[in-house]
Amino acid sequence: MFIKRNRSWSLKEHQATDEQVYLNRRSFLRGSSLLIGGASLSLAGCNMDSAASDSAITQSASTSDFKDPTLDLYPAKRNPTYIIKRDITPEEVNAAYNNFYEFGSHKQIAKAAQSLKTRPWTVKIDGLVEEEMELDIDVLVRSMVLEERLYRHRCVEAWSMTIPWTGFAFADLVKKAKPLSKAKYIRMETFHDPSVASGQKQSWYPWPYVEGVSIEEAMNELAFLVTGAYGKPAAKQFGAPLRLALPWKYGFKSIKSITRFTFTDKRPVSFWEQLAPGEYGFWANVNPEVRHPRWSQATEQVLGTNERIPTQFFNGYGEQVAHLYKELGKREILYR
Ligand SMILES: Nc1nc2c(c(=O)[nH]1)N[C@H]1C(S)=C(S)[C@@H](COP(=O)(O)O)O[C@H]1N2
Ligand SMILES: [Mo]
Repeated sequence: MFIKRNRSWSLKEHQATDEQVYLNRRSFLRGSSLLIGGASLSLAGCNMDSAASDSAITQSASTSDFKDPTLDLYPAKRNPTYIIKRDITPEEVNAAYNNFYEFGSHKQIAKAAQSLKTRPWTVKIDGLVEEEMELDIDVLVRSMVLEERLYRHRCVEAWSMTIPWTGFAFADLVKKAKPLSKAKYIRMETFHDPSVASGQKQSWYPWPYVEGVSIEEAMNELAFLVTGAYGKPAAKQFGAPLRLALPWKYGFKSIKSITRFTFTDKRPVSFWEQLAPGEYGFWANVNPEVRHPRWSQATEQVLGTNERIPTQFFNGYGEQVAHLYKELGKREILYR
């Protein structure tokens, strides 16, 4: 196990104090508020330049004796509607710089994530649906048409990448689920297995990781369920065997290694929203004009380059999604 403390520790004192005050109030932890503050604070920091240079981690991303049963479906045909005028982030940069708190609250989780067993893997669909189901991942994936899309990916920590995802439209899963008309939201859940994911032994986090979307959002053409990246089945650190990509929202909405979709009439409270509701709201649409309480969202560091560029509304996807949020105010677009 390597524990790298990143430069979030050089955050200004008042920022650190704010975090601790907040966490004490919520009393997530008996005893070690410093630790919680640290775990949560590390979301603020970006350890950009050391990420790509850890060759051991990069290698473990691509070498594995496991043969994915869906290998023959790759590479899938690229959908020309979703291309972007930006260089694709090199795979080795992406594969060595990830947020996946189940495997550690820092970016170099690739190696630890290799212990996740992605087969057998069952996806449960339950709640307000005509009929609840449990689907084997390979049956599910083979029932869908896979395609490749180039998507931007923007973390609330103000870094971004461009990724060739492979997957299928979330709308197709919703159609398969046949939701009842009362269903308004979909709550998604990641696996929970502390014996494999040591981060889940950290009891101050509200495991399992949970995210939610409205059904309209899930039906939007951009909402994409990812099974692969870079022309092959997704590496474990990317959230194999099934993760979400919502390119107009901050990255934390794009939940990894999903095991369950629950259709509900109640708005789900996400993992990060439970921890810090003032910082991570339900809608979480990319918005350069609304600061995260602890840092600006105006610009973003493009990983794998030295560029820092202006952030776009809805991460550049306003044309496809802005109509979903007409009722919301500017601040609410981000937080509530
Ligand atoms: N289960 C789970 N999903 C998760 C996370 C996580 O910690 N656990 N981190 C989120 C965050 S904060 C981001 S930015 C993206 C990171 O995806 P990437 O590592 O593929 O860039 O995954 C999101 N999905
Ligand atoms: Mo993130």
